[in-house]
Amino acid sequence: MAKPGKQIIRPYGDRRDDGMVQLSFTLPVPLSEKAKEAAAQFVRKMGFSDVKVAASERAADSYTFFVVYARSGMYVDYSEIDVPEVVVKKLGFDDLNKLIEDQVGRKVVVLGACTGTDSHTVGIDAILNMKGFAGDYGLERYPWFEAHNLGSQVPNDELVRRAVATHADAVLVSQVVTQRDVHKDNARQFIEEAKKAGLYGKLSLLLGGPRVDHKLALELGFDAGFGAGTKPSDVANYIVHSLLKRLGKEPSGQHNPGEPQ
Ligand code: B12
Repeated sequence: MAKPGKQIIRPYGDRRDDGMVQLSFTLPVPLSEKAKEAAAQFVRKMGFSDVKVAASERAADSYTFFVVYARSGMYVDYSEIDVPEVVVKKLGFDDLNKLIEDQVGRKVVVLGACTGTDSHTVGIDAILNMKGFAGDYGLERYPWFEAHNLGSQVPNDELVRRAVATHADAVLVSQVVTQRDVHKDNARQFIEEAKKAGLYGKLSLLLGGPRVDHKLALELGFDAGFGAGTKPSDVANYIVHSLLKRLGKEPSGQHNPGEPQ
């Protein structure tokens, strides 16, 4: 019986609280009945029961990709989870542009780059380019944003130099490669450069990438972090919100009741 205040949750598969989950992984063996049994055993060894190999496909020579359906006895207490989140009530494209026009009275300048040795530009392009991502316009499309996409492998000192030269309101750093935590080292180095140039605290610094979340970005010294599936409008709203906050013009009612400020 759960104690008062607790909120115990378990995965929902076929019915509530049945603990059913779907796992996917690859084993370095060719597809066969023996390979399927190996996949099932692997999942049982992780503590799951009612194991069912739902799909198995050749991934490459001597590699098989599996999808396994299985039951977990685990649960979490949702009431104990405390994670920082970027929460801003979102305005639509026209309303956000109008807010900038009325409250800032000039274009919001944004610089973005994929930094260090990282050459994965698709993520930062999705946020900045005209076309955008998942049916959501990129920042270049907003008439009240001036967005500069510096592309890939931009050195941190160069990005900071450009931010100073353009009087940027926000700098967007994209990090996709995370091997040996290179994204963290690179992000920390960017923050050091921003501090050296006297930029730190004067503009919004955003970190993004598939393995980035808001908590990690805060730990690394950024103002906000954005992960997989981020839409350009999430980023546009955050930037305007934090700029208005810095200008002492944050409109009231920007947070939903109960959300962190
Ligand atoms: C396309 C791709 C490439 C292309 C990149 C082309 C290009 N111009 O970008 C090429 C072929 C060049 C490439 C090269 C390499 N790649 Co590659 N690549 C990929 C792949 C298949 C897709 C990445 C992608 O485009 N995702 C789509 C975008 C839209 O998603 P996203 O980046 O997550 O961006 C979203 C959010 O994260 C967020 N976001 C991202 N950045 C930012 C920034 C800000 C400020 C904000 C607000 C939001 C934000 O918004 C975006 C929209 O929602 C992935 C595997 C995969 N399926 O993800 C591997 C992958 C990223 N690559 C990988 C690797 C290892 C490499 C290489 C090192 C391979 C090699 N040995 O040469 C090289 C690296 C070269 C280098 N110096 O960086 C690994 C990285 C592993 C790791 N965790 O470190 C992956 C995961 C593949 C794998 N499973 O091994 N790659």
